[in-house]
Amino acid sequence: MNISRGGAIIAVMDSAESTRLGTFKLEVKSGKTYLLRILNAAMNEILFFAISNHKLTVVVTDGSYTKPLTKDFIAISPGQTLDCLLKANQEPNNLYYMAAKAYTNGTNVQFDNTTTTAIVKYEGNHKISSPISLPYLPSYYDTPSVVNFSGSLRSLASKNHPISIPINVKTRLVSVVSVNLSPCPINGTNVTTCQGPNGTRLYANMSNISFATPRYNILEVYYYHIKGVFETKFPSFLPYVFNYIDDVLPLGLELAEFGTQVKVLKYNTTVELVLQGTNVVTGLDHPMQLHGYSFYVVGLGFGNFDEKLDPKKYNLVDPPRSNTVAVPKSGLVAIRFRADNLGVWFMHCHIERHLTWGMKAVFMVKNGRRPEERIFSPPRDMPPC
Ligand SMILES: [Cu+2]
Repeated sequence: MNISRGGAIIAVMDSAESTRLGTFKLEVKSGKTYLLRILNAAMNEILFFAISNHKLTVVVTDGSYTKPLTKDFIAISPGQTLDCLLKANQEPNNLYYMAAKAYTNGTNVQFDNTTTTAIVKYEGNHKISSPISLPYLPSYYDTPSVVNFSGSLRSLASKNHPISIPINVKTRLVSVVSVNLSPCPINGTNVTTCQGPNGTRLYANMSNISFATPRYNILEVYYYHIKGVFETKFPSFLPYVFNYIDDVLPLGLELAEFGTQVKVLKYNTTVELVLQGTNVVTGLDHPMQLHGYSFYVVGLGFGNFDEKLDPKKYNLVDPPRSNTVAVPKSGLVAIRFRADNLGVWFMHCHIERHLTWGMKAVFMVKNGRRPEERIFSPPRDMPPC
């Protein structure tokens, strides 16, 4: 755990890195309240985080105010930020652990099961040399705790901080997020070296398309109208409909297509994107991040998406506003945003291995009609690809 002073920015990372940097002590005065800006800098795990004998009050998600949400622990995704108030309401002279550990739920998926710690040190004459106890953190596999926490977040949505949720959706998109497999390339000795099931190679996809990263910068290619680098066939709806969350799925679903497909959006269109988790290969949470935008998380839950019933349950009053949201194992999220930021934007799972395996897509927001609705030309000193 690394904590930079001046605003108490807490970057929670794995314990090996924390050990290298040494154990940090956050010094506090009894009776004061502190704002902790917490980000998950781990590569492959959602993390639980808590401080013993203290509660945390979430007030901001990814830079947008929330209604205060007071909890014994938080769950935070890679790439996500949560600002929390910490009331230093214990007696002086004491030490308390703050701690983080992984949440994971993939079958046969290895993870770092160590606990990383730092210390909250109250001002005073310390008679004890180490903190009293570790805070309670849920089990590694406690999916309901993660979903309950994320599902309790609400935008502040006050008179002074109004929100603007797209109500009339013009562009509806539904995408699955899955892990998938491909035969392992055979090396010179005919021995496979891939680590997927039965010697296969692991990939991941959105909408059954494992994203093939092109050699060229897509924004530049788009700007200069260069052909042949990407296609615009990213599907709006699911290519195959099946029971996504079944424990036993038909063979063949684990094979995805490969391609550089982008989704073109009209400038200023209102978008609803449903991200459906699947148990293809293995069901996992997928913290999905969209660049260039903050979106409203209007729906979050378990099950298969039901286009008639689920929209009736959406929160269109005070949904949290974020740029990263975890699609729960055996569940789904629905997000909405207005496509008012021109250009080419990446969406991807923030679990680094899923990102590198292809769980990513590109949104291309076209120019509008007015001059101010056109993207700027690249800077003259921009290095060539
Ligand atoms: Cu993922």
